Amino acid sequence: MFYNEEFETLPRPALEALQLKRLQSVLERVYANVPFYKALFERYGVRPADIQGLDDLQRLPFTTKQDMRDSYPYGLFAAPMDEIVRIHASSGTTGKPTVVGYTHRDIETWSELMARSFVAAGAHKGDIIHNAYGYGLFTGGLGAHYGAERLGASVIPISGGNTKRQIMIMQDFGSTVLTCTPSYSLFMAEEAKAEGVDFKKLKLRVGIFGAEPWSEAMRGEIEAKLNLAAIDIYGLSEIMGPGVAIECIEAKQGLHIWEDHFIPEIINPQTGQRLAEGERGELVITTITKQGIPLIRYRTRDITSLTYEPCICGRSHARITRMSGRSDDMLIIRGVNVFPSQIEAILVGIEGVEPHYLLVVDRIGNLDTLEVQVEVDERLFSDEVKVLQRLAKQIEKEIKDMLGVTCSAKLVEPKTIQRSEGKAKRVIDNRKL
Ligand code: DLL
Repeated sequence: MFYNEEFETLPRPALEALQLKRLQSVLERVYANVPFYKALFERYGVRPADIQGLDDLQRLPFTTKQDMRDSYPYGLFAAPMDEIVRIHASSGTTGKPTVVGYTHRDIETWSELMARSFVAAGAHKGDIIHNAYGYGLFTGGLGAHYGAERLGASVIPISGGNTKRQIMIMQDFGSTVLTCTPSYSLFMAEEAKAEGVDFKKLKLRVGIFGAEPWSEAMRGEIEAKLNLAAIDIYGLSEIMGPGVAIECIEAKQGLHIWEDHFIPEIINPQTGQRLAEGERGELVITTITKQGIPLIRYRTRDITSLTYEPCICGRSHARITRMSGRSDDMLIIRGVNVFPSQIEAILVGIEGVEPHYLLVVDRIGNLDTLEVQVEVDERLFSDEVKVLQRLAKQIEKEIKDMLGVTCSAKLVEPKTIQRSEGKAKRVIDNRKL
């Protein structure tokens, strides 16, 4: 099933011809309207007219999050303010937010790409979409909302929070599709259990989860606990919001990135060199249809790989693999690189531990330490100390064997690690680096 069959299945040569045409036009747009880009291109000695093929993209410089910060709030906008109909911002961990603006046409595009994403995930008109992504400056809530309306589904704009009420509404309103962060979906499952509500009796069929990294093992856990097909959706506010890429329910093998609107590349984050198909590195995206704030070769800092292999669903758009995390979330513990999602995948596979964890990194003397706090099953917690000690040893050993990093496992009581209604906080890094 497609939302826009013609564009979703466009044969590669036609897709690439369209990309080039759109790329050339967006370059003209930013060169003419955004002083930052004019100056940047001049510094690199390139002009929009020099870009005659898609490969020429590599001649252009990158845009970074820092460039966005330096242009706060509206410096990178390529449309006059009276054409901007919506403003979003992402909070970020430090300082000022990153601000993005949408023209009317940008909102139309976003709605279509979210509608396409819903259909790829197995949703359709007639579905009751329970949208528990936060509404507000965060793009999750409104992005999914407009897409659901465009699809013609019934959307419940519940936003995040008040979990007991969420569960009541899911039951009473007969929600068939759930949209929220993967961590929040597990929190819902836990609350439902405490309330004596059986997810298997709900009408939910599909869950569309994103906005934070999650592992394949976590998918298994969510599918079992919520009794639905869990689909990975990716996006970032700088590029648009949710719906930049999504898994198709037919394959669940990588996320199709909507290439008629975005050109993806994978680079080595250290050297900036483009990597080959299948190689893991940093995702760089060029937006080719945006008007409000088009971005040229934007460094997302998300780590993934790209494949152009045809997919069984029939979509011709390239796929990115599940994100392992952001390059800046990668922990370097005594020289070993680890992503929280790799630790998650190990924890979720161990019998007796719950999918709620927190990684605490510290530096004692000159040595990095990693403490893995994880909740254990209620039944185990009341068991003998020896059983718990054995479990802690098993966790430490598996993490050492699989990732090469030494940690200490701290088993904590059920429901003691803070739950999130949005993006989960998985790491506390106390090192002053
Ligand atoms: O999180 C947009 C979004 C909303 C995506 C709802 C999906 C669903 P930001 O707040 O700007 O936007 O955060 C973007 O979140 O660069 C990734 O690091 C991370 N991220 C988003 N989706 C995924 C995913 C929204 N499926 C940042 N897997 C991105 C891993 C993800 N990380």
